[in-house]
Amino acid sequence: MPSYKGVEEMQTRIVNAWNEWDELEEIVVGIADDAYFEPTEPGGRPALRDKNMAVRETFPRGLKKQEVTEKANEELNGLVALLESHCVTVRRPEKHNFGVSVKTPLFEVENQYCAVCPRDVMITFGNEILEATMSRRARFFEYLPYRKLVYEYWHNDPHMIWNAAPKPTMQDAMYREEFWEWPLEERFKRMHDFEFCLTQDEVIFDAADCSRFGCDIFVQESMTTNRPGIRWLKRHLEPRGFRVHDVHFPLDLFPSHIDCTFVPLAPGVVLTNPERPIKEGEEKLFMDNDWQFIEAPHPTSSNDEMPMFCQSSKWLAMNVLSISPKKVICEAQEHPLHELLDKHGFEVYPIPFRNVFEFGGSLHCATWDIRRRGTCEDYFPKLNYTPLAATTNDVSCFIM
Ligand code: DAV
Repeated sequence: MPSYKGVEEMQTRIVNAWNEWDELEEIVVGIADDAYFEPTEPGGRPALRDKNMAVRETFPRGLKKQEVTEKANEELNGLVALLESHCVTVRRPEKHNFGVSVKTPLFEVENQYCAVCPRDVMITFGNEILEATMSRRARFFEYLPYRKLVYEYWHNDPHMIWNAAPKPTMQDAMYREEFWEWPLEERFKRMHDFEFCLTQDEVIFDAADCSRFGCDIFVQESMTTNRPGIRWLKRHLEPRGFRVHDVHFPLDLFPSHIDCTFVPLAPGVVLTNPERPIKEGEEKLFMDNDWQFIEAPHPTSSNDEMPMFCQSSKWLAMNVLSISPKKVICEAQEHPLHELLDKHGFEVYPIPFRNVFEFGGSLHCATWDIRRRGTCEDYFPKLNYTPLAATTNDVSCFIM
């Protein structure tokens, strides 16, 4: 294994996060200011939760109500305070006018969304910050609220590598709009095709479809990440010593973002979703390397009980944020999950976060970790796989 420079050099690094669980030192927490409702577009059709209401009323448009935004900000600030009490440095995105409509040569959309969920847009792979392509028009420019921070990291950390994945056209032909019309039986019939609202013609991924396990990165095929998107990540990351694996959860008929489905908590431990088992065969890599799957308990709210404008499922319950391999921040109401994690030896820090749900996610979604203590490790030592084009002198995974 190539050697990496000593502990001293590691201590000068600002951008350094290789997995989802190492001891957290610096993180970005989203902000709800000036949030807009997500518009209807080929990549997304927001709908009201209450089916009866949905018959009479359409999904709202425009700026979200100030008191709703304020409530979300209170909970986001609560997360900031909790993180700071654990000596974590917390950074926030810049203000951005999400009310500006977007017009490119190839598409137009009436407004943008918000900066509550940096996880969807930005990802740290070791010493690299990568901006995702994104998959929806309203989120095309969502990297902008984070750019000032990225520049700061880039100026202050000479080892930091900054990349932005190629922007897709987001033209009509990039989407398969009939996806939204398929009846449920049709979706079940097609569940092993892994074809959703994106076609396979362009490179498309949201950052939140990736989950980091040291040298191994798992990427879910979804409504927000297609096969070329995963191939692009593979070619981008594997020459640096990572191994990129695609994963699938066939029973999730509307998959978007892996962090409500398959959530690693510590070396050897993944929190799994009992309604969305991993595709048969894909569990083998984990079992062969002595990983344990812990099934999440059923969330305390049903899908129908989720906030009216929330577009995520009840499984936001398992969208937890690890601040160390032993400490997990969870949503306050999810007592069965707290008990389960406690039983498995985790310290649970519950905080209220439900007012953030309609802004795109819960605790993991609303954050983007910049630095976690630790280096790149191989948690799948029995995996017999040579990364694409990896050579012995190009394995920055081990910090050359
Ligand atoms: O299960 O609804 C939501 C992820 C939000 N970023 C789900 C996934």
